[in-house]
Amino acid sequence: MERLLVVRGDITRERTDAIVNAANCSLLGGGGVDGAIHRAAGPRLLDECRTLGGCRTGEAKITKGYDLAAKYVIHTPGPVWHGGAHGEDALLRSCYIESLKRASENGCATVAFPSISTGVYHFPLERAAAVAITAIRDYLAVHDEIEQVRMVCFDARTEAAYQHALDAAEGL
Ligand code: AR6
Repeated sequence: MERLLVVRGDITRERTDAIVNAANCSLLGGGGVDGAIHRAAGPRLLDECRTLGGCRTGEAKITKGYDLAAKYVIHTPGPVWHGGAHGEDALLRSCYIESLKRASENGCATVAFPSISTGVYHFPLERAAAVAITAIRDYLAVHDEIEQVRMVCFDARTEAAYQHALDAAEGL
C-alpha cells in the first residue's frame, strides 16, 4: 500500500480513521472545508469544539467525528499568507506534523488532509504543496504506526500541485 497518496475528492466522504480540518483559531467553524466538515459531522461537533478553548496557528486539537465516517476530526488552524517572511512555511509544516502527532496518539492508522491554508488564507499553492508533502514524508519516515496518509484535493489545480510535489519528492 502506498503510504502517501494524492487523490481528488471531498474530504467529508473519506473513510480514514481521522480527517484533518483546515480550521481557524476559534475552532467554532467557518467556510470552505471547515464549513463542509461541520455540516457533515452534525451539531455535536461544534458542541465539542466549544469546550476546547480555541487553538493556536500551527497547533492541532482532536475531536470525535460524530456523523462522519471518520472516527476523529483533527482541527488545525493554518497560517494566513502575509508574503512569506512571517514564519508561514514553518507554521504550515507544524500544522501537518502536529496533526499527525494527534493521529498517532489516538491510534489512527489512516489520515486524510485537505490543502491547508491555500483557500481563504491565500498561501501560494505550489509552495504549500511542497511544505505539506515534505512534512508528511518526514513524519512517516519515523512513525510506522501511520499506515496511510491521503491528501484529498477538491479541484484539479490543487490535485496537480500536490501530485507534482509528491513526484518531485519521490525523485530525490
Ligand atoms: N474537501 C476537500 N477540500 C476542500 C473541501 C472539501 N469538502 N472544501 C474546500 N476544500 P479553505 P484555508 C479545499 O479556504 O485556506 C475557513 O473559513 C479548498 O478548495 O477551506 O486554510 C476556516 O474557518 C482549498 O483547496 O481553508 C478558516 O477561517 C482547501 O480546501 C479559513 O477558512 C483549503 O481552503 C481557513 O482557510
